[in-house]
Amino acid sequence: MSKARPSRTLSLACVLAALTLGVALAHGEASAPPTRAGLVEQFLARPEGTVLLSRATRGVREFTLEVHRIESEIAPGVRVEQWAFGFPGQPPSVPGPELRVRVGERVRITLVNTHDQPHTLHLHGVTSLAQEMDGVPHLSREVRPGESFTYEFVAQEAGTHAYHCHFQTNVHLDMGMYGALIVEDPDARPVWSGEHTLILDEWDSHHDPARLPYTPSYDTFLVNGKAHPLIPELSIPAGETHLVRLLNLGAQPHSLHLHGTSFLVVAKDGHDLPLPYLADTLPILPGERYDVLVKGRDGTFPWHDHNAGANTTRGEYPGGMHFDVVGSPALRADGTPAPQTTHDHGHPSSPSSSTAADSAVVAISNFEFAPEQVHIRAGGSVTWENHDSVPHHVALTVDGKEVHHELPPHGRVSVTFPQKGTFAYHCLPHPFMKGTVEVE
Ligand SMILES: [Cu+2]
Repeated sequence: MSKARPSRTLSLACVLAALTLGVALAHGEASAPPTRAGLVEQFLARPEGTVLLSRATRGVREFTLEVHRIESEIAPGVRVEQWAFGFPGQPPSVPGPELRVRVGERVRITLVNTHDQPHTLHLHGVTSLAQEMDGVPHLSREVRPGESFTYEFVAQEAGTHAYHCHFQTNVHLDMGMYGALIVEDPDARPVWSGEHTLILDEWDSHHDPARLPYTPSYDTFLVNGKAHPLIPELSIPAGETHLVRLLNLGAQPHSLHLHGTSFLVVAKDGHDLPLPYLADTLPILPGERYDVLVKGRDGTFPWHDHNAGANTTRGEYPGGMHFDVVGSPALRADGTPAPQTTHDHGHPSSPSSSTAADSAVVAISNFEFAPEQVHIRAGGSVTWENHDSVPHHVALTVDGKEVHHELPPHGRVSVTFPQKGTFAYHCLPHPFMKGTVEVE
């Protein structure tokens, strides 16, 4: 979350302000609040404009995105046509795959237009790019069917950004052409142990994209492309603090209210706030991004749009923008354990199974392995299923050798364990994701 810009000349005031604001948050250290004058000075010293590609300090990060027409179930029984970004050879999805880059990298995103409409890629929130890379058809160019174009920039500011199509934006954005673009600062030491990205959107479930003029009437309200009860639960156990990145890439304002706790709002539109603030209800307008820290607690509590009309699907309650935050087991008011609530939707979040079986399945969802611990018999196998839209790795040490299994978004891999033992594993790009295989 640090905002240090290693490749630029900074004034001393700017350096001091960056140290006070970003680094203190990322490292969890106390610091004096910045002054108004200091913040204005920091703004005036802020370098603006195109950062030359030759100024990259950390090598090249490349992605290729295609566009495909897909059909998706956005709410139980509600199937719609979508135009979805996807990596070549992998299932396209709404939102499109999350792109993660690091400060200082030269980022190359090639849009291969495999669809029958012109599209572009607008890099929402990235201020270091050249105008021709901004993806606005009349100021740069459109990418026609069959064409490709590579959008290139040097990542400068750590934070939560987005990408989306900017061609006939009212239709194309509404058809699902968006995704998160996260810029990470590899020098920052985050205070959170888990991370979640939630993208808000609305859908007109009766909409036909071929019918013009386009006058949508939204009746389905989505988080990461799904309406309640298809939105996965968010697991934040007591004792842990997670970063939740909230992006509104829809067309309507939303008012996200979390029951049972208050969160700390730490960044807006990719910028660390000089004074993070506590809230339990966050208004988020189209195009805005907020990063909030959520501490886990006991019990399961809803997080939903407090505009109750958006808690419906096609007018029926409950539906829409509503999901559960699952903490540690609920306690009664007298401190004794409360009866367990069972969940019949979302990703599996059951505790470790105690009986060894011939095989086990570990679901990867929202940057977690669930269950974290599985028991199998010697000779059995474990299958990991990646439900996230980012790649994960399973890095295992077997017989003293570390073995890496890469799981593309929505991919799966099975590993056989011939010998008894306890095998700890983790995800390489997300080392806070950990799990264990017990072979008996
Ligand atoms: Cu488009």
